[in-house]
Amino acid sequence: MIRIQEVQLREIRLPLVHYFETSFGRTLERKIILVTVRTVDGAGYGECTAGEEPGYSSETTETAWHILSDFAIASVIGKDLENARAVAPLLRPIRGNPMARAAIETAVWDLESRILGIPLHKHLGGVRDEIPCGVSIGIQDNVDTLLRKVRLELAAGYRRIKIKIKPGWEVEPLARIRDEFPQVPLMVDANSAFSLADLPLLRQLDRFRLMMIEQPLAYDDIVDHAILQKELSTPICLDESIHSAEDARKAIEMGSCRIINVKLGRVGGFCEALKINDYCTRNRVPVWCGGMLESGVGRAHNIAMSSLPAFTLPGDVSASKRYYEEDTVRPPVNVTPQGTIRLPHAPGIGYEPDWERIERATVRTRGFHAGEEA
Ligand code: OSB
Ligand code: MG
Repeated sequence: MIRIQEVQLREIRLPLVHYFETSFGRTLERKIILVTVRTVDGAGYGECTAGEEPGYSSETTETAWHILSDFAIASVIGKDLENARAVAPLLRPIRGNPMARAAIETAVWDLESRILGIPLHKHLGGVRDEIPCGVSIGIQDNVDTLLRKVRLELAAGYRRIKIKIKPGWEVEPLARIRDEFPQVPLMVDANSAFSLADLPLLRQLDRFRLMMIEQPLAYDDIVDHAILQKELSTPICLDESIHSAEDARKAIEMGSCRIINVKLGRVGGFCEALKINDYCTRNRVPVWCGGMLESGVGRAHNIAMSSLPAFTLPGDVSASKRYYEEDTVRPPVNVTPQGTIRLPHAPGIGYEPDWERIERATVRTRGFHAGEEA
């Protein structure tokens, strides 16, 4: 039984070592909400993956702070929870806002595995000792800069390269990468920058033998993606369009994609991620863990999820230092020269928040106590 006595929200600001550009915009500094849940037996930590602007999805750091403060925390604080699995059903009356819901849901999973004294990945049913890692490389000012980054990441050991694309930044960068690296596992992510009118251009991507093309069409679409998939030999992977195991089933049954990207924030937490894992394992759909430029706490949750059986492809889970000079956890997330991350052995997420670092980055906090909810 888990009874949450106290929840703390904290917003931190973390500058990125380099701006990250996608088809929907550029990020220089992250605004991240960290969640601490506390019972008499201990504490657990979660991270909200909402962005600074509503460019990836409708949520932002600000909307998530509102949903957490005014609705989500009140739904779980002071309640007698059978286990961490009981959190998601309590949050179900809140429509949408999955990143806000996931921030607290994932914190309770960390808490529960710490109380049990086992690593979170084991508690979830993970089957790996290490996970293969890929990198996501943002849109660059020119192709030479992109090629320099690709060389550095491959030299560091990463197992696959993903580049962000948008209209005007697709064929040329891919042709140059393929010239230099004919065999490297390579994929693209369009973040919804194209439409079916771009079919002639998207067909040209087939010649680069990509592992997949991620979310080429609208963020809320599975119909046009099914039409497109029939026209391409390259597998489509859906990211933005998938919010639940039901979405995954519909997209697979319609032929809208052949691969699924799972992000804890986008699907509302581990409970739904586990259902997607089960559906995809049963139906032999390859899955991988997406990233949202998380700091250490969120990164640690992603590492745990990546150990699940369906997660057979390298994810966008990479070293802390690719994004942050100083991460929010100790030790920072490190990648082996073989391009893998070893699953931690410590209880819970297996990484400890670096409170001194977090305190320096904090811009606001708010505490909630059982018995005081409205
Ligand atoms: O679509 O996968 C995406 C970053 C922000 C928003 C959306 C996406 C991304 C990434 C970064 O690709 C992945 C990472 O965290 O390394
Ligand atoms: Mg994506």
